[in-house]
Amino acid sequence: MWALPRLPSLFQSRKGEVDLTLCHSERNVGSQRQLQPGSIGLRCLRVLAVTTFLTQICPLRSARADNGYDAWLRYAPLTETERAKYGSFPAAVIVLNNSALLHTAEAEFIRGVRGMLGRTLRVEKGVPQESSVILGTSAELHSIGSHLRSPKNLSADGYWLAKDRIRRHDCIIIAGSTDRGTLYGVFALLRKIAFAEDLSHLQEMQEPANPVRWVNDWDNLDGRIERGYGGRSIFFADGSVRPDLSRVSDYGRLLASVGINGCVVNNVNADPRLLAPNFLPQLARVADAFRPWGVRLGISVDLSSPKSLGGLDTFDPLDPRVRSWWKEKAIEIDHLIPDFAGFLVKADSEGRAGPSSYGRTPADAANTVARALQPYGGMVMYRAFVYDHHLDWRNPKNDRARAAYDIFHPLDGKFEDNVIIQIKHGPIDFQVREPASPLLGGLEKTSGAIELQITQEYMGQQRHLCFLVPMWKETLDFDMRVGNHPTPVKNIVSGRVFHRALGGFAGVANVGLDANWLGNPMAMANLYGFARLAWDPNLSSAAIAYEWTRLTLGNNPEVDRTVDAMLLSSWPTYENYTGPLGAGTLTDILGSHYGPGVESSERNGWGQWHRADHDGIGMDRTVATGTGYVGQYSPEVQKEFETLAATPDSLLLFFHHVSYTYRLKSGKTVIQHIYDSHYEGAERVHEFVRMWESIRNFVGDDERYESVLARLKYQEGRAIVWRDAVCNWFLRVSGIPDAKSRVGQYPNRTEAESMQLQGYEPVDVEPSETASGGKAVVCRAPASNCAASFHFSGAPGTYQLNVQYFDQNNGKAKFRISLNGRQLDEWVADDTLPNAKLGGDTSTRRQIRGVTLHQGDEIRIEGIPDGGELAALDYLEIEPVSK
Ligand code: GCV
Repeated sequence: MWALPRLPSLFQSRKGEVDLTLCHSERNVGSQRQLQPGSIGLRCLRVLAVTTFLTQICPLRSARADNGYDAWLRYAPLTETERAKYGSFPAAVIVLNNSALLHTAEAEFIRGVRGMLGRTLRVEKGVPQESSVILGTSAELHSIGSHLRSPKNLSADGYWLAKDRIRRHDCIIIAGSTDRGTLYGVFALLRKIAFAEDLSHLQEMQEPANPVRWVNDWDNLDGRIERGYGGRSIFFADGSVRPDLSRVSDYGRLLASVGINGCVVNNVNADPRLLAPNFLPQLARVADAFRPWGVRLGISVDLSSPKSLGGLDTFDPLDPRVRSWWKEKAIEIDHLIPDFAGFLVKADSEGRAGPSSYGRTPADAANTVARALQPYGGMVMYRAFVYDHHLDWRNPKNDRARAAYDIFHPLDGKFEDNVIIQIKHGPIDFQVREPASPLLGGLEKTSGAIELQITQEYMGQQRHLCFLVPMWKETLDFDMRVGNHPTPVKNIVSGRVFHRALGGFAGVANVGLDANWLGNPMAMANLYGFARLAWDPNLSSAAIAYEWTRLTLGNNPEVDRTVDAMLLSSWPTYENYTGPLGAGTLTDILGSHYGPGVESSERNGWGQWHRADHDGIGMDRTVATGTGYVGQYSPEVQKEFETLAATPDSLLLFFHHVSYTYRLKSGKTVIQHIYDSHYEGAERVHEFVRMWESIRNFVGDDERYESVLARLKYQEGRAIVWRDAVCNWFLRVSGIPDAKSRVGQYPNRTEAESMQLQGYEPVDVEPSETASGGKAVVCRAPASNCAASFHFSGAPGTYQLNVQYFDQNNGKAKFRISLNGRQLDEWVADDTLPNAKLGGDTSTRRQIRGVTLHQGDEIRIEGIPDGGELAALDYLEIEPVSK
């Protein structure tokens, strides 16, 4: 009988024994709860099967299933030792005004304290009559004590946390410059409690570095999300705003907890219907759901709306009728959404309508819309992602990377004050490594924001662990050397360098209806990290990883150490097995942007070229001999990239075309680096699995533990798919063998097409490097049940069996593997990978650990196709288990 793989139950470990995790985590609860003879812990062990007993008598941290919904806002109970630090914590909370935001702040504070300290605070009014927590704006503090003053005037959204005596009572003050600042202060204090920090000398002031801290969600009105990997839209379904917006409100809470103050809710490839008179009231409901959390609503607009929706015969931004149309629209919106944040615009890009249709500039378009919003405080975020995707690839001087600077730099100073140019962090498109976009240093009289992508479009689509904060930090710290002065990108976008009132961060989040928002609990570290950097770009990657891990997985030092190490090395690891040396993510750029597809970048107009051929690889972007892109940077930065000698290895192929035998600063040749880095990357993912398994007993939640483990094991197999596809492609094209004799040589593999086949037939896979030996076997009608078998001829011993198969998304094929007729494993290929074809997107690995084999044993793999999915097999690898 076929059965879906089941997660072990809460009370059963993988070995089928009683799971000690539950009582192990009891040690977290406090020293008096060590497993002593006769202790509650041991008594628990005896009756583990009784759920009610466990939940009622043993209030264990880990007994609470965690599906990731609460993300970093779990407010999990502190241990007794940790709680002891809060013995004198106030029992009352006083709120100094009646605004909706402060009600939110009050309720959140009570919720957090109840969760972590197990106490329910009383709500009081007026001056404190006992030790209390005071919530209000700094201006309101005077009403309860004239001496209460924050150390300096706080800027917008800033807050002050302090311990002070008011009327002889010890009080904790949470005072914002505004109500929103107070709410941020509440979340900050709750974080401190979650970290079990000592509050006896509390004195801290925080101000956001950036006025604009927005997320963008690329949701379509039908509920699909462009480049979203966490389920369908929380905002829209079937062409309307969803009736139930409770998820939106919870999203607002998550965003507010880390200081995000705006959210654009629809795809930048915008649907004009959003601006229709009958749609705007629906959007007002979304704004209502966000408002208690201080998150302002923004929307993406299609610049052709005056024509496509408004019935005009033009959308020329300089036409007076078009200007009036936008003005009327702004009035309509303001009427319904008085705190409307503004419009996000993608125009003249990837087929979107734009001002170029009328020979107008982006400044003409942005200003028309911005003037309409000006009276109501709205902004226009105009994206610099404007480029021609029909570039002639034969012309070596053509270069998509030049586009943003070439188009926007000449317009500097021509934009209204409420226009912000939203600039992707690199000049191409969220590749695994790019230099900072030169446009970030190229606008001195125009406000700018950096666009970062939280959703992992090119970074493994949430199926791979890839913590992006270290990558973002490289861009934020990139010194543009404007005017020969230190001008890191972070200080340009904040407005500090060029004294701009506006500026900041926009992050493409794309959360969805999946319980854990992004489809993988670990991916939430990127949403958290984005927001923390938007607040303070000087925070280190390690500090952010540490915060996130503790808030999400608890204060266990072993967990922190292990998870932080995994997070912090995950981006370089991903880079190693996907696209090293600045070549870009070597993925299928014409399709899913997911699996390997080295050649897909070439010979088309999209301009994501790496120019790899028989002789060498890389884009020559120098001024001397290349596209001239390097000339878009300041003279000092040009010196870093114009010559081969100065360019760092990590970006070599972004700036230069070199032969495969070119020697890097590391001493390796380019080709050997490509081979080695892919092997190192895949090996590191293997370690990630072991690292996660090592903290199993401390993570303390089976559901979350298992879901992360499943993802990591999947990634382990995928890193090998990437490694083999990329290395084999370069071996074939360069003709240079791997000095370590690994590429193209797989002694432990048996190709499916060379096994004894019953019903299965061999097929070619395209591109050929995405299947071992370029071939697979498929089970096609009239066969409805196929098998591939062979006899083991290696040395007797214990092995891991790796079955490489294809998990197409157009069916749920079933597989079973047996040894001498005894079933070892069975599974259903029911993943929803982004392809229905055999190839780099769908190649997947199933591991069966600890199998004892003897010479002559028969190994048989059976497959039952389903729908369009043909139970395709690539190979079986019999891997000796290292001692
Ligand atoms: C919303 C890339 C993505 C597109 C995205 C575009 C953009 O090209 O693949 O899905 O479109 O960037 O940022 O506008």
